[in-house]
Amino acid sequence: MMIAQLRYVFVALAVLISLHYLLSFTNESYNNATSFNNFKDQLTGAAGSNVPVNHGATGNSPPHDGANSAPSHAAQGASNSHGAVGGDIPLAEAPSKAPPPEDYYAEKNKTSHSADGRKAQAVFVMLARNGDVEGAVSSVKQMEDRFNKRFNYPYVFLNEEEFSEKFKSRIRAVTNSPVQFGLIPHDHWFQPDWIDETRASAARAEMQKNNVIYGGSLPYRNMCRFNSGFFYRHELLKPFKYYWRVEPDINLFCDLDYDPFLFMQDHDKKYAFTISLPEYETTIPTLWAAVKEFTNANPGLVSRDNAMDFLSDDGGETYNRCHFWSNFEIADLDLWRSEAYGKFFNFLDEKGGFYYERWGDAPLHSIGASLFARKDQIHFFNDIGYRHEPFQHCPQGDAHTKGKCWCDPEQNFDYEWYSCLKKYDALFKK
Ligand SMILES: Nc1nc2c(ncn2[C@@H]2O[C@H](COP(=O)(O)OP(=O)(O)OP(=O)(O)O)[C@@H](O)[C@H]2O)c(=O)[nH]1
Ligand SMILES: [Mg+2]
Repeated sequence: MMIAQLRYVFVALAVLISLHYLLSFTNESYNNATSFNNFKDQLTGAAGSNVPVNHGATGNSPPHDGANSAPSHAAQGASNSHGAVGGDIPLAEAPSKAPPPEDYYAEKNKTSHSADGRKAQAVFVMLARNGDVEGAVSSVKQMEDRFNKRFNYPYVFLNEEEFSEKFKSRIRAVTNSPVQFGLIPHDHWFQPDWIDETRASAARAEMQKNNVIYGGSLPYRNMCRFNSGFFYRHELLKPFKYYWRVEPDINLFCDLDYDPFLFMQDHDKKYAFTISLPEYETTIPTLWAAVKEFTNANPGLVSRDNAMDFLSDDGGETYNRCHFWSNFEIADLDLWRSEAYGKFFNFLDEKGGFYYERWGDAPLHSIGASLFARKDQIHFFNDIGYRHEPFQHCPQGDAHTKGKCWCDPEQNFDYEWYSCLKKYDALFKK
C-alpha cells in the first residue's frame, strides 16, 4: 500500500518537472518568470552587463518583449501589502506617490487647457508603420477621451515610408487636434554604411538562434537607434520642447484632468515614466563598459545629483539593467538635444552596438536621463494608468478614484519583483 502511494507521488513529481521544462522551453514569459538567473539577479540586484552571462540556448526574453502576460504572481503581489520600498520608506510617503498640486486640475466641465489657460510647447509623437493603423487609432482615441479632447495638443506621426491615405484619414477621424505626418530622413533610419554587415548579420543570426526576442530583426534595430538618437531632430518636432511618446495598442485607464506637460515645465522635470524594469542582458553585453568609458572620459558632462543609484547597485561599477520602459515617455526634448546626450549618443553609436548587439532605446534613454539630469528631474506619473503588453501601471487608492480608472488596482506592476520602481523610490531616501 505504502509503495503504491509512493509510486503515485513519484509519478506526479515526474509530470510536474516535465511540465516545467516543457513550459520553460516553449513559453518565454514562463521561462522568464521562473528562470533561476532572474531570481538570482533579483536577489543580488547585480548583473554586470560587461560580463555576459550565458542564459543557455532557449533564450529567455526580457519580460516586456515577447510575453503575453505578467509573471504569474504579478497580480497577487500587486497589492499594498508591501509596506515599505527601498528599505524603509512607507509607500504612502514615497515621492512617486505625491499627487500634483490641486490647482493643476482643470475646472470641471471647462473645455480648454489647464486650470489657468496656459499651454506648453508640447506634442504627442508616435512612430508607426502603415500596418499599425488599427493600434494607432485605438491609442489616439483613448488619448483623446482620457485627456486630450480638453487640451488639444497636436500629434506628429513618423514613419520611414510615406503614410498611406488610409492611415491619415483613420487618425484624423478620431481627433480635432492638429495632426502631422512626417517622413524620416533616410540616414536617420537605415543601417549606416560604416557598420560591418558581415559582423552585424552574424550577430543577428546568433541572437535569432538563441531566441532573443527581435534578435534577428534589422528593422527593430533601426527603430531602436532612431528612437535613441534621431527622433528629436526631426523637422516636425523642432517647434516643440516637450513630447509624450505614444505607441499603437496601448491602454490609458484614467481620466487625466491636469496638464502633465505644464507640470513638467513648472517643476523643471526632464523625463517621466510609468513602468520600469530590467533589460534583457544578452541585448546589451558591452553597453555598460561603453557607458563607463564615456563617463570616465567626460566626467564634467555627468550631472552632479544624478540617478546613478537607479542604474547601479555598486556606485557605477556594474549595471543592474534597470530602465524606464520607453514605450511611454513624457520628456523634455532639450534633454536629448543637449551637448551631453548628443556626445553620449554619438560615442555609443560609433561602437556599433545597435547592430552588433541589440541595444534598445529604453536603456539608452534611461542611462542618459539618469546621468545627465538630476534625480529630482525624473518623475513617476503615478496618476497615469497605462498598459503596454504585458505590463500595466494601475493607480492605487485616491489616485484610482480621482482618475475614475477602469483598470483593476490589483493588476499593478509597481512593486512586483521584476519592477525597478523601488530603486527609483530609494533615490529619495533620506
Ligand atoms: N515606421 C516604423 N515604425 C516601427 C517599426 N518597428 C517598430 N515601429 C514602431 O516603433 C515602436 C516600437 O516598436 P514595437 O514593435 O512596439 O516594439 P516593442 O514595444 O519593443 O515590442 P512589442 O512588444 O512588439 O510592442 C512602435 O511605435 C512601433 O509602431 C518600423 O519598422 N517602422
Ligand atoms: Mg511596443
